[in-house]
Amino acid sequence: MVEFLHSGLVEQTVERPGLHLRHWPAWLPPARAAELLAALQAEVPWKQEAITLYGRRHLLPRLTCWMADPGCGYRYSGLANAIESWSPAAAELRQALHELTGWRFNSLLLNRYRDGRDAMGWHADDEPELDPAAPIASLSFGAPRDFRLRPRPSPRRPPGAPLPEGYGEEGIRQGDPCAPFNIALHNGDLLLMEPPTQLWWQHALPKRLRLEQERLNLTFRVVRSGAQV
Ligand SMILES: O=C(O)CCC(=O)C(=O)O
Repeated sequence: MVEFLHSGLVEQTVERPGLHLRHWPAWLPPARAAELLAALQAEVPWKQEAITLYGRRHLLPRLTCWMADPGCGYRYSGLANAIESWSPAAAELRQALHELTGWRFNSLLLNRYRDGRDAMGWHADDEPELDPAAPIASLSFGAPRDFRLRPRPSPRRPPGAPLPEGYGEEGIRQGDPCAPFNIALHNGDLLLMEPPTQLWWQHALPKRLRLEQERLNLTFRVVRSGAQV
């Protein structure tokens, strides 16, 4: 892990074979994060979606919303998300992330974990409509939660692409570069998942059954122009 100052903040870089993360703890000062949390709770049209797996309908264990520019649809687990327009708080954060990263994020998945029973299972954000050259920018609000990462059990390797050096050779013993690991994400933290992380690693937000407080997570993404859902 490398640390250096960025605009008065500490940036922590996490490197593993095939994984590159940039983490700014408290990227938003606590008072601003609290204001944005309240604004997002109030202004986002939150929904509890259902997905169908093997013919059975399951409610997602969280509330969600998909905000995007017109034409930037997104589908996961068979669910085609309705596009909502940018709320004022989300638009402000998108602009700040554009200034930091240079990327024009055209879409945003918002997740609202009502308490520690709400969670997100293992997955990679590698749907075909997402631009694989763009980072995914994840902003957290509210209760701290563990964000867990592991190498993909069966990576979707692009034709002809070599394995990243050191990837998958050591198994998953602690201390190995490919052992699963956690990052605790706190109120106001920013995590940038840079390419090719989604190709080689999965992430999840495990349940924390004793946690009663709510958490919001916003992942800003770049949907390729002309993507069909
Ligand atoms: O809540 C989080 O930190 C994870 C969200 C996530 O995995 C996603 O939006 O793909």
